[in-house]
Amino acid sequence: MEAPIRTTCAYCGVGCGIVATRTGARSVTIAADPDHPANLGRLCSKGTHLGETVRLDGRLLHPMIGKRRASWDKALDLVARRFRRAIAEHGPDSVAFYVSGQLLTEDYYVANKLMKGFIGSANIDTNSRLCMSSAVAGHMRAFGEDVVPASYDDLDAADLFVLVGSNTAWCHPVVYQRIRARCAAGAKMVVIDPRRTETAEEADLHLAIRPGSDVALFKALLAYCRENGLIDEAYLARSVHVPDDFWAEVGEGSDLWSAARTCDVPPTDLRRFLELFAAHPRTVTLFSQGVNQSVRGTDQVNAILNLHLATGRIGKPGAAPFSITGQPNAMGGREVGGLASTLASHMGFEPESVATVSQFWAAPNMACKPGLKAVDLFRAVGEGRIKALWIMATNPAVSMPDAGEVRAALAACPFVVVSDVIADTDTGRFAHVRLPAAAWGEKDGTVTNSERRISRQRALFALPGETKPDWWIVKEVGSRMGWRTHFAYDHPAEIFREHARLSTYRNHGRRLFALPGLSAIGNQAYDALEPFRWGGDAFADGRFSTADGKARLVPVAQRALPGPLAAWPMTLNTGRYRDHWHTMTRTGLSARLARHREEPLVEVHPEDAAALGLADGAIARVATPQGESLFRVSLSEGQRRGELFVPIHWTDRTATGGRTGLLPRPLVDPQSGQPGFKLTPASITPADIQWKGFLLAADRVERPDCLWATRIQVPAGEVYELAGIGDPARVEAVLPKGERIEVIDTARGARRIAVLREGRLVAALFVTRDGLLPSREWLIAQLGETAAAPAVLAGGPAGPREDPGPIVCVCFDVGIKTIVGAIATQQLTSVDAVGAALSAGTNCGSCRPAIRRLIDDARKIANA
Ligand SMILES: Nc1nc2c(c(=O)[nH]1)N[C@H]1C(S)=C(S)[C@@H](COP(=O)(O)OP(=O)(O)OC[C@H]3O[C@@H](n4cnc5c(=O)[nH]c(N)nc54)[C@H](O)[C@@H]3O)O[C@H]1N2
Ligand SMILES: Nc1nc2c(c(=O)[nH]1)N[C@H]1C(S)=C(S)[C@@H](COP(=O)(O)OP(=O)(O)OC[C@H]3O[C@@H](n4cnc5c(=O)[nH]c(N)nc54)[C@H](O)[C@@H]3O)O[C@H]1N2
Ligand code: SF4
Ligand SMILES: [Mo]
Repeated sequence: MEAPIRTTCAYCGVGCGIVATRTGARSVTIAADPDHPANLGRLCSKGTHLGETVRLDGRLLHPMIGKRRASWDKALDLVARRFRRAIAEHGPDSVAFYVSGQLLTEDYYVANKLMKGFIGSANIDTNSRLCMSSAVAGHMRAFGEDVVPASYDDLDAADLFVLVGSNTAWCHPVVYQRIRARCAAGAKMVVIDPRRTETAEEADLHLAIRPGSDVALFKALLAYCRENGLIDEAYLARSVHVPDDFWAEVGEGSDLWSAARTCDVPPTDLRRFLELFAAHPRTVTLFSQGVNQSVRGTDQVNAILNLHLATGRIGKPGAAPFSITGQPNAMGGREVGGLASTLASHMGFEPESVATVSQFWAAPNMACKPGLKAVDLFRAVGEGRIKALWIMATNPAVSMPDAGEVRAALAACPFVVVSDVIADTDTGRFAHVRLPAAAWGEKDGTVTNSERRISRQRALFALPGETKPDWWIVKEVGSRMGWRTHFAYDHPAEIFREHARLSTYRNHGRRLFALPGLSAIGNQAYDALEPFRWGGDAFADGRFSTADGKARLVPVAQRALPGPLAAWPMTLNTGRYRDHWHTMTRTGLSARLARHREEPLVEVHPEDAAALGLADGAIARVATPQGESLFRVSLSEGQRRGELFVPIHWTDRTATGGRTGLLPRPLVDPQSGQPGFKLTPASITPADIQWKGFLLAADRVERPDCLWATRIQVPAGEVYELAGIGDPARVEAVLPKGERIEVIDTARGARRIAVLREGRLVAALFVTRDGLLPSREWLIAQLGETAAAPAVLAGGPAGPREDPGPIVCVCFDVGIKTIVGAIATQQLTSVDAVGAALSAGTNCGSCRPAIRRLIDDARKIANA
C-alpha cells in the first residue's frame, strides 16, 4: 500500500483535511484527517465519497480547438494571438476572464496578475461574485478590510448560534456537526430561513421570515439591545465610529410588533429570539447565501455586523459574525484580489495601491480602475463589447442568473476559451478552445477556508492525458502574449512566495492580510506546509483596518417588500441539495451521492399545490419573466405559502428540466454586484404528461428526446427517469445496439424492452401510459449482468421484494422505508439507536438530521 497523502477536500469552504491513500492508478481511499484543525477527523458525505469522482471517464484530456484535438502549442498560441489581436484592435477592456473560487490560490494569483498588471484591464471577475461578494462589501464598509473575524474555535466557545440564510446541515456539514456538538453541551441554536430546512428542524427556534426581511429583523434586535442596556458603550467609544443619526434611524419602525409584521413571524417567536440574544453574550452569527444573494445583500450583511459591533460581540472567544464561505478557495480568491473590484493582497484601486502593485509586479499596463462585475461582464459580452473571453473552473451557462441570456451572449462572442476538467459541460459547448485542466487529486497548491486557514492541496495522481495545472496554462498564455520573464514559474511554490512577498510589500501593518515569514519558503517546506491561519485573532485588540483604526456602524434600511404580481403570484427561492455540488460535473459521477435526491424537485406548500392543481410527484412548469423549466413537484410543509424552492444542480447534460439558472432575474446588489438569486417572481402550472417510464443503460447514451428526462449515476451505468406526451417510441432511438427482447401491451400503452449483448443486460426501457412501473432497485443491480430476460421484462424475479424507499444514508445505502420500519418495530428513539440497528448515520453523519426527523415524526404520530 502506498504512503497516505494529506490534502484538502475539493468541495466546500469548511476546508476539511483528508488523508488519501492510493490503491491503484486511478483509485484512492479517503479518510478524514484527525489532525486537521478544520475538521478534526470528520468528513461529510461529499468528502467521504470523493474517491468515486476521480475516475477518468468524462474528463477533458487534450486541448481542443473546435471539435478537433490540438497540441498545447497550437491551442496556447491561438489563445494568445486572439487576445492580443482583440487588445490591439479594441483596447484592453475588450477582453475578460471569468474565473472561480475553485481555482487554487496560485492559479488565481497568476490569472489576476496577467489581467490586471499586463493586459491592463480589471475585467477579471469570479463566480465568487455570485457567492460572497456582499460579505466582502459588508466587511469593507464595517472593518475597512475584507476580514472574517471568526474561527472554528469560536464555535466551541459559543452559547448561542444564529444561522441566517444558511442550510448549514447540508452545505457546511462539518461546521454543523461542530455546532451540534456544542448544542449538546447546552448552547442554543436559532435558524432564520423562510424554509424549514433540515437545519431549521433541529433549531431551538426557527424564524421562517418573509424572504428579504432580514434587515428589519436585525434592526429590531439592535433596537431591543439599545432599549435593554445591551449596547457595549465602552467598546463603541473606543473602537467604533457611529454616524450621527444612526440610533434615531434604528429606532424607527423597529418595535417588536412592526418587525414581526414585516418579517411575518409570530411576535412571541420574535420576542423569544430577542431574549435568547440578550441572555447569551457569546453569540456566533453564521450567514451565507440567504443573506448574500440578495439585491440588498450588502445591507443585510451590515445589519448583522452592526449588531455584533454595537454589542461588542466580536473579537472575543465565542462571539463573532461569521460569513461562511461556499467554495473551497473563495477566501484565497479574495486574498489575491480575484474580484474585478479589488486589487491583489487586499488592496483596492486607490492610486497608492495601484502604484504599489504595479511596482511590485514591474507591470507595464497596470489597470487603474475596477473592471466589470459578473452580471455586467456577461451583459457586455452579449452587447459585443467583449471580443475574447476566458472562463476557468466555472459553468456560467448554468450558474449565472438569466442563464438563457448568458448562453446567447456566449454564442455571439467572437472568441471563447474554457478551461475545465470535464469534456462536456454546458459552458464548454460554446467554447472555441477548450483547455484540459488538472483536477482535484492532481493539482498542487493552497486553498484558504472560511476561518482564514491556508491548507495544502496535494497531488495524488500523475497528470492524466495532456492535462496541466491552471497556473501553468495561464502563465503559458502570458508568456506567449509577450511577458515571458514575468510569468516564468515552474512550480506553484514560486507563485506562493511571490504572493506572500506582495502581502507584506509596503504593508506597514495597514492590511491584516499578510504572510510574513513565507516569502522565502523553500519548495520542500512548501510541500510540507501545515495548515495555518493568517490574521490570528483578528480585531481582538479592538483595532480595525480603517485609517482611524475604528470600525463603522453602517445605517441600513429595510426595503419595501412588494406583494405578489398578478402574472407571477409565487416567489422562487433557489439553493442546494445535501449531496450534490453545483453543476454536478463531479458529484454526478458518484452513484452513492446520486441517491439522496435523484431528480430536481420544486418544493411547494400542500395548500398552494391543492389550489394550483399540483399533485405530489407530478411534473410542473415553473416560469419567470426570464425563462421556464420543468421540475417534479414535491409537497412540503416546510415551504411558506406562496413560495417555491428549486435546486441549482441540473444541467443540459443531466436533464431536460431542472434548469434553475434560466429563471432568476439578473438584478444585483448596488454595492456588491451580487445577484438576488433567492427571490424571483414566478408562476407554476402542472405540465401535461401522457406517459412515464425509465431507461437503464450500462454505457453513456444520448439524453432521450422527451419532455422529462433526468439522468442519475448508478453503480454499473446510468438511469433516466422519463415522462412525455405523444408517442414514447421516440426515446427508443437512444437504445444501444444488441439483442432486443420486448413486450408491448398496447391496451395499457406499456412497452418493456431489454437489450442484451453476449447475454448481458446493457439497457432496458420501461414505459407505461397508465399502469405502474416496477421498482428500479432490482433492475439496476442487473445492469451488466447475465440477465434472464423474462425476469428483466417482469421487472424482477417472482415474489415480493423490499423497496427501501429514497436513500437517506448514502454511506450504507439505507432507505427511508427501512429506517421508518426499524424505528417502529424496534422502538428506536435515538439517532444512535438507529445507527446501532442499521449502521445509518454512523459514518459521515450527514444524514443524522434526517434520521432525527424521522424519529420525531414517529413520536408525533405515536402521540397523536
Ligand atoms: N451540498 C452542497 N454544499 C455546498 C455547496 C453545494 O453545491 N452543495 N456549495 C457551496 C457553496 S459555493 C456555497 S455558496 C454554500 C451555500 O450554502 P447555503 O447558503 O447554506 O445554501 P443555499 O441552499 O444556497 O441557501 C441557504 C438558505 O438561504 C435561505 N434563504 C432564502 N432567502 C432568504 C432570505 O431572504 N433570508 C434568509 N435569512 N434566508 C433565506 C434558503 O431558503 C436556503 O435554505 O454551500 C457550499 N456547500
Ligand atoms: N439560482 C442560483 N444560481 C446560483 C446559486 C444559487 O444559490 N442559486 N449559487 C451561486 C454560487 S454561490 C456559486 S459558488 C455558483 C457555482 O457555480 P459554478 O461555478 O458554475 O459551478 P461548478 O459546477 O462548481 O463549476 C465548476 C466548473 O469547474 C470545473 N472544475 C473543477 N475543478 C477544476 C479545476 O481545478 N480547474 C478547472 N479549470 N476547472 C475545474 C468543473 O468541472 C465545473 O465545470 O453558482 C451560483 N449560481
Ligand atoms: S464539510 Fe464536507 S464538502 Fe465541506 S470540506 Fe468538509 S468534507 Fe468537504
Ligand atoms: Mo458559492
